[in-house]
Amino acid sequence: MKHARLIAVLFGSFALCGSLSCETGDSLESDSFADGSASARATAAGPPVVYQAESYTSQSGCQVSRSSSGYTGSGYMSYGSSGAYLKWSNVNVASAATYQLTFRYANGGSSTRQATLRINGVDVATVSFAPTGGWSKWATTAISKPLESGANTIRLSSNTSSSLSLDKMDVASLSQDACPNDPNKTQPGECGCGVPEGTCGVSGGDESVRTVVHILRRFSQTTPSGLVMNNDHVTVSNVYSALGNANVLWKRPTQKSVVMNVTVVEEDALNPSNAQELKNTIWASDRDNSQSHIAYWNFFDPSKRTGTKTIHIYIVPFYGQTIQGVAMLSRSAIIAGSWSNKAGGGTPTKRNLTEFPSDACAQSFVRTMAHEFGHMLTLQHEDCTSCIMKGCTDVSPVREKALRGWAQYWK
Ligand SMILES: [Ca+2]
Ligand SMILES: [Zn+2]
Repeated sequence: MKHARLIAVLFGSFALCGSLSCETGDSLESDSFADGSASARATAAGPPVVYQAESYTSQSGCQVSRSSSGYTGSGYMSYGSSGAYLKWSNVNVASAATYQLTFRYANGGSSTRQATLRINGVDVATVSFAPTGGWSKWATTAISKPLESGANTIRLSSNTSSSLSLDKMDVASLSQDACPNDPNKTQPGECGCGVPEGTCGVSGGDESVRTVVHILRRFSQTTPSGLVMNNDHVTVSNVYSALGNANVLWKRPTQKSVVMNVTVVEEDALNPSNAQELKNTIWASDRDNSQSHIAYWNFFDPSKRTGTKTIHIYIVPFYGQTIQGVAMLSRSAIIAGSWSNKAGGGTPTKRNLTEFPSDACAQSFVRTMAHEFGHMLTLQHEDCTSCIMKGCTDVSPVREKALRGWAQYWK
């Protein structure tokens, strides 16, 4: 039962991109994108929402009046004896946060009036209404209090018998959105938020992401036709070369880029008790079959996956029918095969890890690395038509979004 639940969770977090134009077969986890962007974004602050006093939900001991001028809306509420109250049960806010409540009132008396503020059934403050110098002279007093997501009830009850005129209550979010029209905002002043489109990262040195490339040793898979695939042709030096060339694909002389700061390690694959079954799953899976991700994950040693804000690239022999690489942002991991049959099915062939630039476009391991790295920077295939996320040529159209993704996940 526990096992079944685990599998269900894993399946849920490995939704494939499903695009037929995918070049390398990769998993773009929509769930992790949604989580990440929600937490990274500033709370949007719209204009204050106005709750007119005379549009109360319920009241006791107050009456609508229009005898003094200067009110807004269709009048104001005149408080009667002590204990008189107004209540709004319709104060809806989009998210739980601290909001500013601003009361517009007139106090023509000579002393400060007090009222108790009750939010969602709990007395949270005493609000003071100082004299305004006349019943037609209006002033505001503000207080900041947390509200819950959804509907809130706000009640203001008088603590004194002397009168008070309440015109309205404004409810405003305290969070300021520095760039309300920017869908890719990160932190104010960084690429995205507050940085005009087209000017982000045009100067300055490249940014980088710590990237550990794990070559998986002592691990082989056998195709149904008897071909044995392993990583014997993968050397530390040609992996450095390949990742260096993947970075070259990202670099443009006049543009700030994000590149991988690479360390290559070799490690033995784990040997789970159901290894053969898992290998069979990997071999048979196609690009829309997420079981191969899970199967492969069981061969990786978690103790070797150290460091925060680090991308782990696993080089495995074969990554399933038609698949060459996959990016898993929520696991900070990329898996890539060193053999592939993506060129047209059939018998897998060894990838030449160092082909560049002549074969940078088609089935290149270099291009796979650059492409999956783009996914780790939040890029999607739809972000450009001829760049590294669809073809193999230019990163210019996605440069700014990549920098925003770097700031969001890897800075
Ligand atoms: Ca009013
Ligand atoms: Zn892709």
